[in-house]
Amino acid sequence: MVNNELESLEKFEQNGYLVLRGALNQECLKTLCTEITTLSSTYVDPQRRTPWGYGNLRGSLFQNALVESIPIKTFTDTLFRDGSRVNHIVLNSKTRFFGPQVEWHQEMSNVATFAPGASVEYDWNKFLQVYISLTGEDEDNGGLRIVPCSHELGLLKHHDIISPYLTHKREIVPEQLVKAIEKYGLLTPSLKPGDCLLFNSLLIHGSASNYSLKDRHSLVCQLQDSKSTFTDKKVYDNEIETRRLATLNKLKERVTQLELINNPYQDLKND
Ligand SMILES: O=C(O)CCC(=O)C(=O)O
Repeated sequence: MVNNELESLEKFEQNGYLVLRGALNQECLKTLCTEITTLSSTYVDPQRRTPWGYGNLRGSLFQNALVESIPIKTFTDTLFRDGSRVNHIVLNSKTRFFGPQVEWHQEMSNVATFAPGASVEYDWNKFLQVYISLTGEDEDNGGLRIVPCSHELGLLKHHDIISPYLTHKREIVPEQLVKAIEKYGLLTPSLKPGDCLLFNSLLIHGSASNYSLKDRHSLVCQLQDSKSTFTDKKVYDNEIETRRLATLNKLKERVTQLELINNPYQDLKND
């Protein structure tokens, strides 16, 4: 291992993240941005029909771009000595004016979905989050925000919420989030198109809505140490049912409220 690689690894281990500038070159970005225009969205905003996701893009040009990036490969070969594989690669399109926020979370809170049977305590280091900006981002257009070093805290308490897309999500409970940010601060790395943010599966992250004039497209990928496999069917089935019921119960709660209240706009009534 050469000095540079060792330094990057140390920085990553200490801070819980690392920014790789220019992980994708201009030519590659051009190809991917053209490819985006050919994709049909599988995951849309239920009210505005604006796109958000396009399914798991494994085996596509997007995956080729990820695995062929020399800066990313150099780092991942250092982190995962026995190699790694792509678990998922999704494209998040946070459209200008409307793209909504993403809840504060740690990836390991959803481990039973992406690696059923893995343990938070022993397996957190078998995963790496790879976030690649395709259009450039910062605080203004809902860029990804992180809490540096927060991986040191282990898995925090999350509660069930419903996302703006009406899907189940796990969000860090407010008291624990505030404490973590008071301790470590908050960072919104300014990423140019092609820059990549690598982060620990226990790092706190989230993002604000995009009320700017600029779309925000990013690739959200997860790599896993190639020697590990987590496919416990019982854990997976239970997780999916838990998440499905959590969504249903939250939605039902709202329906019940509306059935009991005659006028939900009472506060705005002008007597
Ligand atoms: O796109 C974002 O802002 C957040 C992505 C992310 O963290 C996730 O999908 O887990």
